[in-house]
Amino acid sequence: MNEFKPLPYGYNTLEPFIDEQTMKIHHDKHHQAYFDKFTAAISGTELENKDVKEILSDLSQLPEDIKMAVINNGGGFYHHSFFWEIMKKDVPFSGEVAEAINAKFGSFEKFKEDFSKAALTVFGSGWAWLVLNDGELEIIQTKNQDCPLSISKKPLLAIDVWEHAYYLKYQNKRAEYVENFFNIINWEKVNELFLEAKG
Ligand code: MN3
Repeated sequence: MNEFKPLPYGYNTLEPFIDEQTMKIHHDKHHQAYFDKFTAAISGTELENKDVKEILSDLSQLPEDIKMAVINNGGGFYHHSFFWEIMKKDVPFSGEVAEAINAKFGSFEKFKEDFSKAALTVFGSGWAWLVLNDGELEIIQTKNQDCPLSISKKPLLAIDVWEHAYYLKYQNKRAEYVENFFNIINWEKVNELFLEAKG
């Protein structure tokens, strides 16, 4: 049921903002490893045929002996599948989600500032997110591969700020990576997720 899919575009499609080698290692090595470890952890348990999103949405059901493996590797598996989908070049900021962002944050520029700040201030490894929380847009950070679904928040947009996501091209310059990320947000997909999440 849970499936490790090929990257939905070429490894070099997001150049020059994210380089081919980073995409190749990120998808083929890191993402694959999360998937393999996640499926190994749930193999032979009653979770085996459950969707990863469903599993991450209720951590209380997890047996203690596989709990951390599922949080870390199930999270890593789901987050990267999500991350590939919300990136695409040349998609304008538009749709209902754009209106909602303008209404919530005041302007696109203010949203960009707040989201960037969240991405830059994750200490160590983690993610910054735009989520829908009880119908309200919210910017949050998560550590490691902790998932917004586990705290009942619906992911709309994410940036991976683990060093493996940018170090080959940007080295320690996370700010430059974050700035460039705004060139590759797939607002069509984010809008689709927004409409789905608000129901
Ligand atoms: Mn990553």
